[in-house]
Amino acid sequence: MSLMARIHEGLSKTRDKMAQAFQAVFASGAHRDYELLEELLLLADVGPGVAGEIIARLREQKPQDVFLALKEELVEILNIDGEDKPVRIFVGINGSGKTTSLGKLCHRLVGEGKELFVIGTDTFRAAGDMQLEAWCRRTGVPCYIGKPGSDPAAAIFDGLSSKQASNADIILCDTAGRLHSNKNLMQELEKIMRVSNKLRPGEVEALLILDAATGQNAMQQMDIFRQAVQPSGIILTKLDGTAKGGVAIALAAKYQVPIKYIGVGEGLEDLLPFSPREYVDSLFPENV
Ligand SMILES: Nc1nc2c(ncn2[C@@H]2O[C@H](COP(=O)(O)OP(=O)(O)OP(=O)(O)O)[C@@H](O)[C@H]2O)c(=O)[nH]1
Ligand SMILES: [Mg+2]
Repeated sequence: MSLMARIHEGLSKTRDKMAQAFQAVFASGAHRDYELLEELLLLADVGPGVAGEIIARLREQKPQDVFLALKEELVEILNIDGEDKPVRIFVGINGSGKTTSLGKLCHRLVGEGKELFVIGTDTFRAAGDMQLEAWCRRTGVPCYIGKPGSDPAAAIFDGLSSKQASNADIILCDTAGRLHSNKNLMQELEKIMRVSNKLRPGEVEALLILDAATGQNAMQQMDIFRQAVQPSGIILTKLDGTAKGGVAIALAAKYQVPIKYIGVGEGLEDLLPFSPREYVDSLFPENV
């Protein structure tokens, strides 16, 4: 299946919901207008503020083809430049998809011929380590897993100081899930970033893993993680299971942090590079 086809499939729930709304409106004999478009954006969880702004801009532009102009607006919002750093620290709330996304990214990057190394810092939960080790075995990537019960910042220090780490092109670091309301755990994350930045100055980035199904709550998560670790990229997961794919637009508009990958399933191949145009094309039903 082509990349476009897989993005299309991954966003089918969001698109179906929008299609139903289109059909309902057309069935009632109403014409396509700005209010309908705003309604559609809200249905996909773009959020009231951003949806309102987009529609206001369109009203001002008075484009011939409103739908086409809307798509261009969305592509522009999603088009955010960002560079990839060699040391990538996966952060996010419990269960957002950190470990799975890391495993899938290993598979993708190994396929691109990259030398990888993985560091596990989820030292308080044995199951977390085993899950990460299983992904590393499955993808043939060497890993350093912090000792059970040890300080996660010490684990990252040991991992990054290892010979294997210095030989790798890219180092992916998993962290334990943490609720954004837990201050101590957020401070622990700041420490992990501090230690990493000391060892590899200018080469470290935090990637925030967000479950798309949390919709507008993802914004709150971004707010808090931004204060602690300034994520320079987002991985938006579980798009296959939700109709809230529009949250990508809300995030991009508010934070200008690029979405780097999207998760569209639980399998090895189900992490796709993010492409604004293909994403927007996949959001909307055809023939509207
Ligand atoms: N359908 C679907 N499921 C996903 C996706 N990404 C992750 N999952 C599932 O979500 C669940 C949680 O994923 P994990 O990777 O363990 O999440 P985590 O953030 O590492 O969790 P903690 O370490 O406990 O904080 C697992 O059952 C994954 O298979 C996705 O893109 N689509
Ligand atoms: Mg995990």
